[in-house]
Amino acid sequence: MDMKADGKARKGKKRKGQRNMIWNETKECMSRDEKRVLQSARLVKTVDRVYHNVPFYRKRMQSIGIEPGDIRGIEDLSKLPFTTKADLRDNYPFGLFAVPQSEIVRIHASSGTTGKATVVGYTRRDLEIWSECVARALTMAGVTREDIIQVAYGYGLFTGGLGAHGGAEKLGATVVPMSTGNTKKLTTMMVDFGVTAIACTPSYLLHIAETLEENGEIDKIRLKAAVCGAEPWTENMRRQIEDRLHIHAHDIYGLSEVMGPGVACDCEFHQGLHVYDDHFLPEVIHPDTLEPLEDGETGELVFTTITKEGLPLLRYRTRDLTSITYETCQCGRTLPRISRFKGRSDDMLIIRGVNVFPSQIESALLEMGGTTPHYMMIVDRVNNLDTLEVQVEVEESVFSDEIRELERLTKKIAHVLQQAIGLAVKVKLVEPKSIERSMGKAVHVIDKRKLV
Ligand code: DLL
Repeated sequence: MDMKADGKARKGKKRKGQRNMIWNETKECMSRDEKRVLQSARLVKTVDRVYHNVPFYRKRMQSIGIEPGDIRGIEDLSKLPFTTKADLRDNYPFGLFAVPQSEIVRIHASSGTTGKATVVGYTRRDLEIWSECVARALTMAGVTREDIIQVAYGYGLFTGGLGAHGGAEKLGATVVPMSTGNTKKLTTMMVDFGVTAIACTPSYLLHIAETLEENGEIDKIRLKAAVCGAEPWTENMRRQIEDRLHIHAHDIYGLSEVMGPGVACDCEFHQGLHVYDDHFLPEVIHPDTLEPLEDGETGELVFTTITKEGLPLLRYRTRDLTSITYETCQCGRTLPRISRFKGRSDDMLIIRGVNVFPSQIESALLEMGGTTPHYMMIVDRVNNLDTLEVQVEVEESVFSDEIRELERLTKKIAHVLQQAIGLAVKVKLVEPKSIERSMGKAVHVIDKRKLV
């Protein structure tokens, strides 16, 4: 394997060097064969690094009789072991990092089933590559340095806010770091600043549209593009957003473990999301047999990161269900495309872009006392915003208390749940034994959201 391929390819890119080509995807910089050489060199390097720097991977590779020398290129990808979210949790917080902590310059985290967060770490170079990927995605959505972009994903441990922010700054756009929470302020600034692009969850964008309509401001905005993701949405919803706001809306995908937003994005033809496979090698596998599937077949999306330094991952099982095609897109890009997501193979709910696991509710309820583990989460979409009601069975003794006592308890539970999941929750206390018991798997969620 030509270990110098990476360096050569990058030099090649530089030689082309026109300023306006910086954010073009690999199709314009190298042929498919050249890219394969680049991917292989990067994969070989990644495998070698994780084997020598991450005891977890060394053990896992040894357990299946694989050594770094067995991986000579991307044709050997399927010989590598899988990584799951459970592996990240078991090695909480920094156990899978491949560099000393002193080289980690940023931490992000997403909530997990056990209450422990899934922690991800980035080196300075990881952050640069992340910004580059997001900048590519924004470019795909038609955003340029002339635009004023509101980033209305949450800032903080969630990767949405800072991820989109980094990419927009890298592109040279004027960034307004709104975060979430104050829609009135957002719409006022959108009008006053002449904002031309927005990055937020699709459900939030619909809510923004509604607020603008209610306030008679819809004709005053200069918005032209939106880059939406972090939760599932349909083509219909995209069209509705486009029609109501008179903009182009694009789908951006990513997950914290692999990087954050910017792993893939759709172009103006909306025929699937282009994956930046010079950084993330995609595979689609059968979720039960774990065998790679044919192009076009729906299965679980798996990623191997090939440039990450802080937290490189081999064959990470995303749980997201999709299919892949390598056919050249109408836009001319040769990047592989994944179809819109068909759902997840696990039970995580995404409410207003925040990951929520039923077990988080359960453990918070059990910790506080006075309640039982019998609860029901009712997720809905009202005025285009996701809502969460949690019906909680209380103990008999508590239920016979005075109304004032019950109100106090309701408030307390709402506070505890909000602390646990980071989302406002409407709590309704219900009579003992009123929530249906299950003989098989307990059902804790009624998801009434219908994606239009
Ligand atoms: O949601 C990263 C992100 C932020 C992506 C902003 C796009 C925009 P996590 O919180 O780790 O990271 O959640 C990742 O969200 O495995 C999918 O199930 C879901 N998801 C993300 N983007 C999309 C999308 C961020 N465009 C999980 N369509 C992923 C459908 C999406 N689901």
